[in-house]
Amino acid sequence: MGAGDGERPPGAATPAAAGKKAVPRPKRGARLRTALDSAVAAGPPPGPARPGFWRSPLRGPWLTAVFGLILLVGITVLFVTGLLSYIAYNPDLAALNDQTPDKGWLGFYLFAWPTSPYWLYRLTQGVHVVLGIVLVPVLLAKLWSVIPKLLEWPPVRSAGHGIERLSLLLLVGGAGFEFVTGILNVQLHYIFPGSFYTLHFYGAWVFIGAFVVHVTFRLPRAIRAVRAGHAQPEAGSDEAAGLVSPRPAEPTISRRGAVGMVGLGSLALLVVTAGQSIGGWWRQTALLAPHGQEPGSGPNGFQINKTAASVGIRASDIGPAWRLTVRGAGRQVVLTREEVLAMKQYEAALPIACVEGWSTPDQLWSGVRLTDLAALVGQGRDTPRVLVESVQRGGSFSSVVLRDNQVRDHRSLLAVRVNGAVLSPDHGYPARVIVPGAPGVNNTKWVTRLTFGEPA
Ligand SMILES: Nc1nc2c(c(=O)[nH]1)N[C@H]1C(S)=C(S)[C@@H](COP(=O)(O)O)O[C@H]1N2
Ligand SMILES: [Mo]
Repeated sequence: MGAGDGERPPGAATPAAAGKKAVPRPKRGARLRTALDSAVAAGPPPGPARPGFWRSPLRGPWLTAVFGLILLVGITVLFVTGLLSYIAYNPDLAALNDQTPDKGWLGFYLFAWPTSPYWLYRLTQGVHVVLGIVLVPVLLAKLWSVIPKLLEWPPVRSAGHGIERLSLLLLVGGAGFEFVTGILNVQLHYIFPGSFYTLHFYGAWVFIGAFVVHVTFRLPRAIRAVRAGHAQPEAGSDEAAGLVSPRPAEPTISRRGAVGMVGLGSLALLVVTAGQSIGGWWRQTALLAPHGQEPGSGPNGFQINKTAASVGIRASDIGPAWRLTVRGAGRQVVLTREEVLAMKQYEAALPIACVEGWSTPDQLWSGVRLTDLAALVGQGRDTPRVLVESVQRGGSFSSVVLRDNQVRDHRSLLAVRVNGAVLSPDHGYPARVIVPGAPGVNNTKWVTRLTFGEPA
């Protein structure tokens, strides 16, 4: 730190000038203000709060604006795809689809998730997760570029400034929270059982609130900074916005070079994660993505989310004693596996697309149409929603409610075979649901009961 760092701002009172005469004790508010004034006058304490502490010649409005504008676009896409992911869960259908307590009016925008295009969720969620990972270097670079501002002295100058600082705290804290919870979830397979979804969902709204405030106030300045080109404004000037070091060190890389380096970091992350969303052979390139259970080879050799053993499925649950119960409109039909196989079988080429961002290429499923099962209990053309239950005892994904438009789609099957082979126990033997366009979590495995018209 240089000797000049602790200099008093001009006009700061010297201690001697204050309170020689015995004046009445000032009121509390006034006392606080005096304390604040003298703290300001004393200047920042030695360390990172001093402007001269941060010496990188790269910091400045241009660099911050470039990272900021990339994040503006990226985070907007993250937010929209995140909201879409929430819609795809069908949270307004049934309490068991949605573990968000009291989501209340935050569900205002929900609509019936479509079944076409059948790869819709694969795309939106793949983008959400891959982009979230790829933006990490940009987020870190942006934070690095504004450190002197975040630590500015005094921390709070006035009520208005205080509100601005609070919104920054929500912005930085919210960004950290959303990125960390999201990445931990995809890397570690649901380490927050049940609660990740809730945390990430509420966190997103808090964060986006602060984000909108921040963008509203900073966007014009960011655009100006980019337009002005990357010549550095003078430290302390208005355009410098408190970002330019008053005593910059010798540069070791250009500002464009720094942007390029961050870009390379993002590109590297893209290369080692995108493969999980493409699936198939490309999965091997997803070094950073969780490889999860080894799917093996053959017709059932594609990614498995939870194995039968990991969720406590017993051999007896899915053995010869297994039955499919179909209920609806006061009627009930119980089928053996042979009886299900004796019904007309249909094929559909559909992917599994998990909320964690991984997905498989299309797999060729075959089985019974959900509409045909509905017809068994007298449901006609206006087949209603269905409650799907598995033999799994409890757990978040053991049952789901599907919407009427999902039930009516002819590609929606209770699948018994995949890629020409009988379903493996890990992929849901004897029968599992597969629905076009839906998140993997809605494709319940080890199904044992379908209840049509169930409000749940
Ligand atoms: N009964 C049951 N069905 C389930 C699950 C589960 O844990 N239990 N996991 C779901 C999730 S999150 C996904 S992504 C898909 C994965 O299907 P797969 O393992 O056949 O690829 O199954 C879904 N069906
Ligand atoms: Mo999933």
